[in-house]
Amino acid sequence: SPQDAWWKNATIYQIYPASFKDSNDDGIGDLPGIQSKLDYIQSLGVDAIWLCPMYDSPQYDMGYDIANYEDVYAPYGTVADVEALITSCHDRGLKILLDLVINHTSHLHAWFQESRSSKSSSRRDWYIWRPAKYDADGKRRPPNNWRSMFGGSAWEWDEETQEYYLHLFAVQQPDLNWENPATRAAVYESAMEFWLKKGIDGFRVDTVNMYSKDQSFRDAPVIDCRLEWQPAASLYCNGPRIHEFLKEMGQILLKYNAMTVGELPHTPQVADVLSYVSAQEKKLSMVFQFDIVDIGMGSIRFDTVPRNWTLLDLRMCVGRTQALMDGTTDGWSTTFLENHDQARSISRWGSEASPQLWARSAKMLAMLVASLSGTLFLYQGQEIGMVNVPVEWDISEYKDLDSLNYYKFVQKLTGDDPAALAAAKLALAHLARDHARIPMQWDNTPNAGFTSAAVKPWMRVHDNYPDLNAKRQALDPTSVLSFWRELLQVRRAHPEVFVRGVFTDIDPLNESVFIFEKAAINQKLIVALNFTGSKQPIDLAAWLGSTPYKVLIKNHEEESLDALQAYEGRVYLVNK
Ligand code: TEU
Ligand code: CA
Repeated sequence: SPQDAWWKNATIYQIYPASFKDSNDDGIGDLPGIQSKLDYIQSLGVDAIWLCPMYDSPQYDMGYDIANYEDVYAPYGTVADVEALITSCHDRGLKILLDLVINHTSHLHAWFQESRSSKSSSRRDWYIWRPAKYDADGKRRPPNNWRSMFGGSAWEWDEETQEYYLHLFAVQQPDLNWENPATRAAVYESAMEFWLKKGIDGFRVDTVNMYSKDQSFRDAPVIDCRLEWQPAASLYCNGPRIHEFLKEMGQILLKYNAMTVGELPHTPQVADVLSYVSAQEKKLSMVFQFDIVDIGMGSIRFDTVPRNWTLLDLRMCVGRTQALMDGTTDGWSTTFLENHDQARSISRWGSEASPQLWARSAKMLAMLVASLSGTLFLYQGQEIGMVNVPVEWDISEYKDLDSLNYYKFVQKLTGDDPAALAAAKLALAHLARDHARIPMQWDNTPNAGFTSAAVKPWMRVHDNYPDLNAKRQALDPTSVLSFWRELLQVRRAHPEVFVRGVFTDIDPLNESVFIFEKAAINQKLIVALNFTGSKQPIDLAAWLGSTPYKVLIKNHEEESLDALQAYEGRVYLVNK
């Protein structure tokens, strides 16, 4: 039953193939590279890995643009390499998840090539084609005003067949038409069953709430008058038939007893989230809610300045996402701070002011994410406290199309105004997806041991690798890496409070220290985390009460009940 499903207590380690480990010195990570690091992964104490897309792709969006679901991107390896990885994981008792990207394909997928070949193609309506609109002076316009996630109109004109196709993401990522049952059947067979038959344990499901579009394709309200095209996620997320589609997809997953974690942006209401993950609905096992990672973003991601959040924002979002697991619902969710789409959590919520504060805030954030209920996700490099690329790096070091499109947009909008460009670069240095995508820092040899010295890696290696690397931290019992290993053991030893405990924010107006409770029947956790760079007074004795308690893990030696040092954090186990 889902009650004792393996995935509830699990910690899942996310791997970004391009940047994990290069085995053949072409500067790009690959499947044999991942294979060679399974000892390391297992030594962390995780239960499963999730591989970001390793499929055949022209890589406009790092493999989220898939040209063939049943083949592997050649620089990463072969289908046989994936099979070997599945076997090696299973031999070690690790589960393995693949990324399922089925809102769109690459424009080079055979399905789209056929679809665009003519209006009478048998696959024409596998994608979303609409005629042009014309304004009063006869100018051709797209069917509506939607902005694509990566900027510009969400519609692309096709000269050949004189119609527009929809792409919620890049031009090279045409949206599949889920209204067509034949398309859905092909997706299930090619993208899902092909790999399920090879024994994978489940999927991380990309953009899981975007498959059903309201067929009226009405305009989005104008929320940002600088923009010709308007953010429209509220219109295309959680569409009219989405639950019908996911229920249908759920039938396939059930056949293989596969787990799923769906990516659920733009869904702040707990009741709406529950409709995706309620156990009795048999749709998804769990979801990634975006409340926390979206804090401080404008209507477009890079309308942001560094540290434009308050602890009150953070605790409100934590409370909202934890509410799903308050013991009254049959739903399940996740706890995470990082993934391949997010800046590094220390740079965002912690401190890089000194090596000491870096380490302490890394451990404090680890205590936060690992003390929350749900399935825990850990992103490569997070376990060693990797940080954002330096602000000084040139814009040419950024490779993500989302970053580069934004920079070009500002260039065009302002006519290369230096102040605007400086602000844009600062925004990228703060929130770009590139920060998560630089090579993993393995050791202190040139290129951080990601690839050999003579090779130019596909993204620049962070300058801090001689100090900040996995090898050095593995030898140091006080390192961030050693802390994560200990923390995962502690979490595993007390699942009733860590994984399933009911979250209560017990000091909701505190703007400096995040104190919360995680309650089970006989025990509870009291977690106290200082989110500031200075000493903060607290009254822990009052929160801990008079029953026996002990500290399970902490990131600082002294243990005063009256104050927390900068970024100090503690997790107490209290008898009730
Ligand atoms: O992301 C979808 C998504 O909603 C966002 O996190 C998106 O990356 C962000 O808003 C852009 O600024 C998923 C994948 O995780 C992402 O890497 C892909 O680019 C995207 O889908 C398209 O497949
Ligand atoms: Ca390689």
